[in-house]
Amino acid sequence: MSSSYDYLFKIVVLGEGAVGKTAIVTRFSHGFFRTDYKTTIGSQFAVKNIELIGDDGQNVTVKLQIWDVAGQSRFQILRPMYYRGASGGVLVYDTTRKRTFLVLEEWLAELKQAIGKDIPLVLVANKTDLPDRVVEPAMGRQFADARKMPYLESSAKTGEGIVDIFEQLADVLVRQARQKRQS
Ligand code: G3D
Ligand code: MG
Repeated sequence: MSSSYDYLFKIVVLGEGAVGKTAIVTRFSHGFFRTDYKTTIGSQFAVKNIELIGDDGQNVTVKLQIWDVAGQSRFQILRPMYYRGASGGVLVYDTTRKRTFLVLEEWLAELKQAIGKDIPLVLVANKTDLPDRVVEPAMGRQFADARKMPYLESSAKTGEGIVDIFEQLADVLVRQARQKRQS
């Protein structure tokens, strides 16, 4: 297996505690779901290569360094350090807890303040396998549309929608990088 790649991007995963950030990253990078995650302390990252097809029809290998940032407020002081150098972000909420949706704007503000510019993001409505959903798809979609980000639904438990999150983000990042190169 080759370890070469065409692009390397740092991605940060953010959102309230227990929305499923660690579960999403684990599911994507290792392909399994565990229910005994220790609360993320500070931060940790996973590395995974994905293959995309570029506009020119050629394969593009993208190496993603995915930072799983601790969501608890006691880690707030540390988080800006982990955001630095991020090319893109995954903003996650839990469809069964309204509060996690209502605070999304605060996460965006924290990220923007730390890195001083807008970066491509995707909004992820997680835990869609659970029956007690309270945040309807229309609400998530509206939030995402207003901020020009893709809206995706996922379940780290079943695996549904997980690969999509990272493929869509990588695709946007590759396009952006190619445009910059040309200009
Ligand atoms: P965090 O990293 O955002 O803090 P975790 O969140 O990944 O630690 O997940 C918090 C809890 O939600 C965990 O449950 C985890 O198993 C569960 N979870 C994460 N994603 C999903 C999902 O898509 N569906 C369901 N049903 N549960 C999910 P525990 O009980 O281990 O604390
Ligand atoms: Mg975690």
